[in-house]
Amino acid sequence: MKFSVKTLKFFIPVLLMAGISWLAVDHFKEPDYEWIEICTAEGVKRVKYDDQGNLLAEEWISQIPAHLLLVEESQSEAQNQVPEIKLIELDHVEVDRCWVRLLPGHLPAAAYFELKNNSGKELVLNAIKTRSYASAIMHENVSRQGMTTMESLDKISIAANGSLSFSVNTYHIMLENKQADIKPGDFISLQFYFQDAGMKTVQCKVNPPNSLSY
Ligand SMILES: [Cu+2]
Repeated sequence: MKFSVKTLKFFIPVLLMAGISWLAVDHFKEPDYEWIEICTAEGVKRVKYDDQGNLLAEEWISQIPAHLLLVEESQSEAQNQVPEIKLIELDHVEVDRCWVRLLPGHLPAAAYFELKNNSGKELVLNAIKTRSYASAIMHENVSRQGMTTMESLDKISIAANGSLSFSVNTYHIMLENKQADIKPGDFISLQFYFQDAGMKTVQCKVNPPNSLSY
């Protein structure tokens, strides 16, 4: 193959320009933000937030409020029985990597963590309280007719020497009605109550809306 000087004089600048514009486009293009699933009072949404917490896109996954899915039996049980609260701090329970996804405006936040029961007895987590939010409810991600939705739980057991992960794909604590000015980087205190056993106080890291892990 032979290139004349004239051809080279034409192609070299063209290739250089193409290379520079490709680099420029790659540098300035919008970063690809991940879809995250959020739990709201009206149902589950898929959203994209940028690093500043600006909403870029949103769509409903299911419009079924989680409180409607609370099993009837446990609902009446919850109304009739006031759980006995023991204010003993448990040292055979570990709650690690606790973080909260803070969402803008009045959207509820969600808390995630790793729970370890280091005792030889089953533990039942039956309440979570915090001064930072008026309400804290356990939710489970469930699939109904192929649709992701949330169900409220009023208790969950952790086997003897077992562990349980509250993660974006399994469970979370839905935190509603913020009682204080909270921003990413802060830590909020959560109290975990275990039936007939005691409690655990945990400091949870507040993360921005687009975060997916601790
Ligand atoms: Cu939820």
